Amino acid sequence: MASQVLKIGVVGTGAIGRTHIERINEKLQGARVTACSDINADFGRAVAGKYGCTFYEDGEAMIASDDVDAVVVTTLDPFHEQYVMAAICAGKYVFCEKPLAPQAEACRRIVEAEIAGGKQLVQVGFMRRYDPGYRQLKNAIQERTYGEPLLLHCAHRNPAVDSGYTTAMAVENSLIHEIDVVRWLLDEDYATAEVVFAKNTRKAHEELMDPQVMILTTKSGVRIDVEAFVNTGHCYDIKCEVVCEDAILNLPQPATIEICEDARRGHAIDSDWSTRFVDAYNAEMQEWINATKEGRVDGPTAWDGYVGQVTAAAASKARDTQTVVSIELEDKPEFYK
Ligand code: ISE
Repeated sequence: MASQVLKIGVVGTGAIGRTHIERINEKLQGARVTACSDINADFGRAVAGKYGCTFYEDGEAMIASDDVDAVVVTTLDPFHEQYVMAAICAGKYVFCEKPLAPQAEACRRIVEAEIAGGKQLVQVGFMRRYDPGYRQLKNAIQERTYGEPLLLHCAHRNPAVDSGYTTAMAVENSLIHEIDVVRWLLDEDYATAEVVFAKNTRKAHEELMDPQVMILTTKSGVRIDVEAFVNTGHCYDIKCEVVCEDAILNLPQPATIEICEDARRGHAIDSDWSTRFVDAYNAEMQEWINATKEGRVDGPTAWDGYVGQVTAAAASKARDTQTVVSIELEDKPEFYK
């Protein structure tokens, strides 16, 4: 397989699905999208026509077919479980966009199915782990170059969200990235979660409290605060400051030219997540293709997806009850060690 072109089937041809198809076909090495499927058949067929692949009305039939060696799941979140399960059933490697599934129980079912099948096949699309800046932070923390990490201050700011984005989505759709990436940076699980509100922006709506602050503590006592402000109106701004015993580490922004204009000197920053993390997405997908061809999973696992959702559920409960919620988690199964 290592020397052959990996045939990929994509279920769900919405925006992120199409971006992955273009990435795989036009930028990355060693793979090609040979098939796609979408619940909206007319739309899916048009996408298949545009990218020269075979359209399947039935996503499960596509996953089972010989047209496909490995699967990318980019459907709406509630359908992730169904297609990840179909891939496990077919014994095929599957990359599933985050979250693995909206409920922790659904993630648990995926974990159990994967263990029962006896082979790791699932990778979750937590792309921040592939961002060069987060990777630098990870190295410094792992090596304890600046002593123990004690405290992290993070922010997740979006320029705007659509009217369907509700209070709960701040944790479940946006902060799920920090839940995963901080756990990966620190290499430990969380013990408690809390979510507090700030003064509401006038740009929020009836169903949305914005900004919010999620506070997590890890089992060893590291404290993490994360601001979610999804209606800044002007920027996509991701911050991660790690306070260590001997130094303070800051996530570097991707380099942009300095512009001196109108008696101001400064750097543009991204206004959208797809451009801010484009290098991370490319690295994530290329590494997934390489690992799949070598017959292994080396990115975020189904277990990571499950732990993320258990933590998000605790944070959601904390938000809804305005209490500090303990996070109960089983030991990591041997299978994932
Ligand atoms: C979106 O779904 C993403 O995954 C982005 O990375 C995140 O920044 C944004 O807040 C989410 O809505």
